[in-house]
Amino acid sequence: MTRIIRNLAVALPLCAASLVAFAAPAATVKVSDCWIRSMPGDVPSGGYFKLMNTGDKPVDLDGVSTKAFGMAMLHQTQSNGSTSKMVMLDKVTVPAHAPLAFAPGGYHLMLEQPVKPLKVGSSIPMTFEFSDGARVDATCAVRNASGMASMQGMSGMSN
Ligand SMILES: [Cu+2]
Repeated sequence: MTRIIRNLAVALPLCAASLVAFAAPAATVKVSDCWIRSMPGDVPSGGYFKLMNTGDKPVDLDGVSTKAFGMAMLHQTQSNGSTSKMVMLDKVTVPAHAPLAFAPGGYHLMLEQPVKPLKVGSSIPMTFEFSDGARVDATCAVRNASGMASMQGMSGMSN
């Protein structure tokens, strides 16, 4: 009998914890202007977007999940003078009441192993995972290598 009571005492706090986790908090970080630079062949595609933290505390972007790619990593391009390299990041902190941009030449998503070839003009759903427990869905537009939504406007390519 004492054993059962002890087990209950252990189980109850666990239940409470899972209830809290189930009730996902309202997202304090908004995601906007998400797009993916489609690269030819096996070159990984970059993902770019804007984050806006409307909350009073810093929030980390822990990662992005998507069914369209086998791998989605947080990267940063770092340049010192003439050379630049990419480093992989566990998380990127969005300061309180501040925007943060993922843009070419800086923070980006490195998207590898596309499940099917990317189609310029299509869009890909992604889920952004934050340290406050929020999961934010966003739709990311696939653009061509020069960052445009279609081939129109490229010399010799329109019409
Ligand atoms: Cu990269």
